[in-house]
Amino acid sequence: MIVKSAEFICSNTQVSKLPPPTKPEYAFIGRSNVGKSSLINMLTAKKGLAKTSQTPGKTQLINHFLINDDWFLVDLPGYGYARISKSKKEDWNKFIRFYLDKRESLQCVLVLIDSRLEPQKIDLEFCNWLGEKGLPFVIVFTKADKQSSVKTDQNVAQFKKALTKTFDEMPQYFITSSENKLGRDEVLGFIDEVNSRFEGIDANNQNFPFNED
Ligand SMILES: Nc1nc2c(ncn2[C@@H]2O[C@H](COP(=O)(O)OP(=O)(O)OP(=O)(O)O)[C@@H](O)[C@H]2O)c(=O)[nH]1
Ligand SMILES: [Mg+2]
Repeated sequence: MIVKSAEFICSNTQVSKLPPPTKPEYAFIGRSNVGKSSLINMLTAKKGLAKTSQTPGKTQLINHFLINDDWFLVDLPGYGYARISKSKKEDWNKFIRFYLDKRESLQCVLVLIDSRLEPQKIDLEFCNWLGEKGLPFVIVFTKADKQSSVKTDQNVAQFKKALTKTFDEMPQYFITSSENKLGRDEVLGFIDEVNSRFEGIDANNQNFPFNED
């Protein structure tokens, strides 16, 4: 897929204020600092499109980016950021999980995993939650430029082993680097393929806008 245009549309804390769910949508999620915003910039080839930072907790809202006037990339706040209050964590949980569970135009969740780390409990639990909800997801291993491909492959194999304790098989996965564009064609190709199967959402059968309470 060629990315011809990528524009920021809106930031939200309220699911009821999101753009109408008429275009296919892909949400990027993962631990704080895993590289979600960087990956969005790498895929769209627009450096400052999504805000990135060395400090975890940069992205705080649901951010919609419209690509080729045709589909949405969604940048979400990271989970597992230790230095926020318990009540903020609960808020995060509530609103992100509500968004993921109810957003009818959401085609796939891209779960980002740091390729340098051994399987993390919080990531596995999050994947299990997606599985319980029946939400389609793929895994995107990030920051592969930071170590040898042998080390990356070891961590991928370990993650696969941990995930297949609860899943019959490992979901589709991608190994990426926002530094050297590794995995760009593969991730965009995957989205292109899912987009081609999108049949639209029946305008008469939408429960949008819906209520969060
Ligand atoms: N070397 C390298 N650094 C990366 C890569 N992806 C992200 N980073 C760095 O990791 C840090 C965090 O990146 P972000 O894209 O802001 O991470 P995020 O997941 O959006 O973080 P939050 O919004 O805080 O949840 C930044 O300093 C990035 O430059 C990568 O592929 N390779
Ligand atoms: Mg971010």
